[in-house]
Amino acid sequence: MTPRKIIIDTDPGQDDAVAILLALGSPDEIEVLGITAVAGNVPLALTEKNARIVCELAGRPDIPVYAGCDRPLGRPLVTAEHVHGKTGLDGPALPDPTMPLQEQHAVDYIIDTIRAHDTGTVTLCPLGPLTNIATALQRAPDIAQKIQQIVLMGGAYFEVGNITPAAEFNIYVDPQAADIVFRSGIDIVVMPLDVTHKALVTAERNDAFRALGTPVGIAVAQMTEFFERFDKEKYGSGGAPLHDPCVTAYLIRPDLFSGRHVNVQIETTSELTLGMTVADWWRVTDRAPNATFIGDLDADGFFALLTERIARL
Ligand SMILES: [Ca+2]
Repeated sequence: MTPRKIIIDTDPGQDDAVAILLALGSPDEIEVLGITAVAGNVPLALTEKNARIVCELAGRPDIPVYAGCDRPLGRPLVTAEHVHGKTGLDGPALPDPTMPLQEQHAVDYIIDTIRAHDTGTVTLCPLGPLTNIATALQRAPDIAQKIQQIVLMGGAYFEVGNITPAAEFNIYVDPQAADIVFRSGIDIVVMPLDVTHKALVTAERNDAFRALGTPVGIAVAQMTEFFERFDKEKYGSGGAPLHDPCVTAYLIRPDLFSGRHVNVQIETTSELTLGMTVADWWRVTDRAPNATFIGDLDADGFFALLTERIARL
């Protein structure tokens, strides 16, 4: 099996970090061409730095990291230090990166890479606000038909919102960008809160990361422990949801997930429900399906995969 070529577009974020580590620990299935950073959980200067910290943690300073858009298309940036801490990667004490940031802008890198590869051979994995992806699609509409698939974390239907009562963070930060992506005609798979809220890091699962005894295993345990404090309090759940790793796990083991191919539209104007992902889960309209909206996963299988792959780093 040839590994699937991907670009990870990200705003690390502890759960972004785990998603990246899962990809880098799975070279038989995934070839990470590059990592593009976007402003989201924390400002761009921190997300691009955190992406490099994670590559170095994984022993992969050869992965090129690019900085992209520092703000949403049409609104001021909203960040989430209340969840992720001041640095975005609070929890473990990791050294500052020594690997360089690439000079090229992330949007130009995305466009050039897709154009340079055969049609249908590059998948985009957005783990943050969709600003970089939408900007690339606006600037180079020809790439839409060349992209193999977009597998993204964002949105919610049954779980509704985590940053407002109606909206999930990634989509809320840049609803205009999300709207462009969902109207692009590209094959899209969505990991909404509906599924990520079932991927809970329980104490037992956290212990399994720590028990690996490796620097990466211990760092993952410390990262998930950090943002767990916030989520446990908020949801009263047994652990924090591990959102972004659902994206990279899907590339390796799609059989762990189930969902529906439905129409998804983004609310871009209402002040009350801005950034809501209006998913026609019950197919009550005749709007054409444009995305596979995932609703469930085998959580034990997911954490077994994650632990096994983190162990390889
Ligand atoms: Ca993220």
